[in-house]
Amino acid sequence: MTRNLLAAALAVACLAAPAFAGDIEVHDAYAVASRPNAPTGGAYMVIENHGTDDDRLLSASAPVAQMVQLHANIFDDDGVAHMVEHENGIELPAGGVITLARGGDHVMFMGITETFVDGLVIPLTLHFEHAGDLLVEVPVDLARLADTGGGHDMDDHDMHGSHDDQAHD
Ligand SMILES: [Cu+2]
Repeated sequence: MTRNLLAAALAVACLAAPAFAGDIEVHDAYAVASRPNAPTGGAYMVIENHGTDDDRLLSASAPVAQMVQLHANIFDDDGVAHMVEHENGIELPAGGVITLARGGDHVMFMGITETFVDGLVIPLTLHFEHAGDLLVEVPVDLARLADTGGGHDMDDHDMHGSHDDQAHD
């Protein structure tokens, strides 16, 4: 317990600093789950390419879930949101920005193996086509569940169809 607290304190001290890999900068990263024991969750951040070469975010990985994917939210003809995987990653042109935000593109954790509570810092590795790997310390910040007015987008994150799971939030 003491070691965990120390690790958390050290991690928090580092959070203000953006993460860099070459010309790629990541800032404002945070993660949420709809509740502490939810099977799925999301991570959100701003990824900037300050360089003169196009790049691509290919995938992401983290030791806190069985699977990590890059997802988009698309809307069908009835205006219902569905999540689909960015199977070829997300383009990051020279001078461009990827904004991972609630209700839009996001990093998705499926089969969460560590409880998402405030204070947990997720070591998320972003894999870029050219810049290589970038480790981002992503703090769980459950207060930001309220950011988009309700957080209903997280209900769609239950990929296993166990909707009873979400009914008592
Ligand atoms: Cu998703």
